[in-house]
Amino acid sequence: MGMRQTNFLTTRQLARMWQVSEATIKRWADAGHLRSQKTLGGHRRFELAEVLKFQSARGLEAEHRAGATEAVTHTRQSERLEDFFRAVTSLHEAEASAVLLNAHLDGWPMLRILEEVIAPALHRVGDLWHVGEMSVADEHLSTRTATRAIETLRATLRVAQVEMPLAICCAVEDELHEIATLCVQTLLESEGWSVRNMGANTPFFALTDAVRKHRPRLICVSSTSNVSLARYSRDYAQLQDIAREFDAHIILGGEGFKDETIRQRFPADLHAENFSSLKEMLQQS
Ligand code: B12
Repeated sequence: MGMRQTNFLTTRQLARMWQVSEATIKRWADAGHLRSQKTLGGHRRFELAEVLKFQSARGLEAEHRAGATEAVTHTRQSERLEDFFRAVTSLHEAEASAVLLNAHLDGWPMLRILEEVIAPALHRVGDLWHVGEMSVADEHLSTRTATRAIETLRATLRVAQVEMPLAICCAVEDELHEIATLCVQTLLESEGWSVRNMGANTPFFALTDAVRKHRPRLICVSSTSNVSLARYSRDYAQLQDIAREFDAHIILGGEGFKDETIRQRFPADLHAENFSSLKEMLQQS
């Protein structure tokens, strides 16, 4: 998009990722081995490029792995999925975050992290719950752990203050599944967008209000399990009107929008099958 985007990590994130103490990170920073900047509040921030340089110079990848917990020792694709799944289902938030951050620092595109690690791990959680091998309690806790890890990953995508195109995303009314929406937000942010995430259970009228107020270029809506979507098709027509007026594109995604009759009632610039189709569309326009 031609704009500068800088990724920063915090002391804590680095400590988790390399499996060392925060004091060690501070020591490296103070000794000038690892370049850092300080925020107005006096907190250290490490630029991604510096982190990568330091990591390979020190062989930290290999070094920490010998003594590290299993969850962060492997880097191959299927292993990342396994590691993330294991960390999430054993409720190890730091490890779940470390798996995602490591993938990111190894240069995996965000799309790949979302589609090959996060989504399949959560699908597996759903399958276990579905066949009664995971309790509702465990499923809730695992989901929270995954959400926190994705938020940690997102936090590394902090962006310099430049003009960025705006997107609004949400999940439809009565829809409590919001991780896909969070993933869409993360993907867009990694592509240089500024994103307002309205979260779960957002009625179309509220989304329409937000669009009128914030004038995004992109509107992304997710529906996973809502069975009564058709009820909202009139409200959706108003959203479409506003979108047309402001020249915003509407992208609909998720199982809830898969049905052909639903798609006819909810016309959109794109009915996305997955995050890849969103990315493809971004590249075309
Ligand atoms: C976590 C979870 C929950 C959590 C959600 C918490 C939260 N904060 O989000 C809670 C506990 C609330 C929950 C509740 C329910 N859940 Co639930 N849940 C899941 C689980 C395990 C993971 C969902 C998830 O985040 N997946 C990861 C995302 C990234 O993947 P995805 O949603 O498949 O999205 C992909 C595409 O669809 C697409 N996509 C989706 N949206 C969008 C949007 C855009 C813009 C784009 C571009 C792409 C896109 O891209 C993604 C990657 O390819 C799934 C299992 C599964 N298969 O997903 C079950 C699942 C979705 N749940 C299910 C069910 C049945 C329910 C309940 C009805 C259970 C109940 N009886 O109460 C309720 C419904 C609540 C409600 N009203 O919405 C079923 C749905 C079956 C169906 N098709 O109807 C599933 C599939 C489990 C199963 N195997 O049966 N659930």
